Amino acid sequence: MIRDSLVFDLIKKEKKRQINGIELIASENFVSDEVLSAMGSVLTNKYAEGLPGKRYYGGCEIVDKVENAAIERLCELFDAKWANVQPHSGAQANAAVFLACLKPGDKILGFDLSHGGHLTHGSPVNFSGKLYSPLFYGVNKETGLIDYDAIEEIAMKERPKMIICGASAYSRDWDYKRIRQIADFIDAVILADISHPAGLIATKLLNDPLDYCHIVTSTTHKTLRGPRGGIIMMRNNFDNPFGIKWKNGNYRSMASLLDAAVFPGTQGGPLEHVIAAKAVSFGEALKPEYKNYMSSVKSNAALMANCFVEKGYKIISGGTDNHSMLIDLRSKGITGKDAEDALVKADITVNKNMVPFDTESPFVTSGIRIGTSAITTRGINQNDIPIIVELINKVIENPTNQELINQVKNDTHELMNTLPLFTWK
Ligand code: DSN
Repeated sequence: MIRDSLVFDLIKKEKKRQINGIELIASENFVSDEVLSAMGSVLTNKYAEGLPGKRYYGGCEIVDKVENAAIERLCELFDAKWANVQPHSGAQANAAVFLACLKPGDKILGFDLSHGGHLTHGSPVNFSGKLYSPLFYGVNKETGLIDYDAIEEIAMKERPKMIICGASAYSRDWDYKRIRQIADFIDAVILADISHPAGLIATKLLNDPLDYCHIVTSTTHKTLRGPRGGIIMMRNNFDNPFGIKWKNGNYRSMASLLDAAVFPGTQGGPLEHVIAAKAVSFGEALKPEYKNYMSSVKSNAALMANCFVEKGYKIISGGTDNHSMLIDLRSKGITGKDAEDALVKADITVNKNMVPFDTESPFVTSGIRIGTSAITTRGINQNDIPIIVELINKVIENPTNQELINQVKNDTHELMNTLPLFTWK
């Protein structure tokens, strides 16, 4: 067989890039060899539309067991009573929840993308903002913290059908109880999208949204350290709000509405190879070592935020409770885009990010977002964090000094290329 050298040579180059660089994108991580093997397995050959035990194709006995294992492990991990592991991504998971709970044009209330929210929480360029009527809350300008009073005020005035909590760039924990009190007052459904902090929630290092939020979605590839994909969970299968009935006259449960909204509502055949990899990663997350890992992610992030503050950087909200931080670079006289571009030349990867009340466009931005999940998987510890902050600081203070950037790049490689890419055994 002739090897596809173009593609496999590029994969080799990407692997080298991942080994040599300092990976600080808050939504990325490095999966284990076993997660990788499950993804690259023959399960990709199988069609399995439907749910375990209720498929539209023959020969699904084995993938049924795989998918059931993923569901059971996920439910154990989050103490959930029901889960669907088929969403191809976090966006697909959210699309299914919207389809199950809302009618086109219904009002939704989400965290503003420009304050740290997510595209699928009502952005006008996304299905969520085009098909539904989005309203937004944000952070307090002085504190950088979620403005719960604003959520209450908007909710009481506008009576949205759904309140969405969760973020892409918010470094503090959420008050789910307060959001539930607001939602109960107006009979709204709460969707908590925990894509970023899922691993910290599973290991009880952050508040538990399943106690208060009706439906919880997540991606599986960020702090959860699984394959790229999405999930939906509930702890309580609450009555659906629309009185939709089965043919036998019984009310349909929210779980059945959500299952139907994933397939056939928004997706076709599930990716059983990815579901197998999800099952492997949930198994890993149930081990005690994973809790140690998540604790290190959190303490590495807290230390990193402190190191940046000591060097005169402004962190939105002043610090972090989770794996990530949002840095406002305006006091350093550099845009997010220029910082990202200069850092990438030193093989340090971050992403430019809008900061609350940003005056730059999303293509330029005034900030960068940094996360510690990926580097902690590589084995970076508390001794290394001040060194990494110093490397970043050198580049940000000298973004056009190519000689200095080359020196930082050498230091980056020296720090990283002795650490294994996959540390999980
Ligand atoms: N783009 C992802 C992130 O980086 O947070 C969310 O979809």
